[in-house]
Amino acid sequence: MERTFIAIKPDGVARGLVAKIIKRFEQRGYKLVALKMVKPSDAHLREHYADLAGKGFFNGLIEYMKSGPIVAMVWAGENACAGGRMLLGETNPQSSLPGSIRGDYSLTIGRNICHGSDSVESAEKEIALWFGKDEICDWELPVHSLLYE
Ligand code: RTP
Repeated sequence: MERTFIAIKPDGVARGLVAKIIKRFEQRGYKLVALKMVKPSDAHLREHYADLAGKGFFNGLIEYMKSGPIVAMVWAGENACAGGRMLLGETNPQSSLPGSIRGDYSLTIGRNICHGSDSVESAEKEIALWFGKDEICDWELPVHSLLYE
């Protein structure tokens, strides 16, 4: 099953949106296989966002991500990366439709409350960066046969 790395950023945690965001992934049918609350180091965040290092907003992004704890998760399911990003909405909340997490709970790109892997390849890299192998829980979703043919 495909896996995706989903993070609730410091603003999402501080605004009390953790349970609401988790609920949407559970309701859709994805399986939670890892979850922890972390305050990552500067170096960790710079590695996570390495492809954005040249951008004008990069330092602000790192400071924002360091401003409080983050809830880091791995969710598994069919097409979890693209489907997870659909649940989150567009990177810029102004382009996110109501019904998506960002479209319902956020207003601006620099405070967009959540992160989701943009491809299977980035998901596997991000999962390896944020979680040790012993932190991933391999379990059977009891409703599996009700979700998949
Ligand atoms: P994310 O990694 O957080 O899921 O976001 P993304 O793939 O949808 O978008 P990406 O382009 O990788 O940007 C990462 C995060 O950087 C912040 N950002 N700020 N001020 C700006 O113009 C700007 N552009 C991007 C956002 O927090 C975005 O989620």
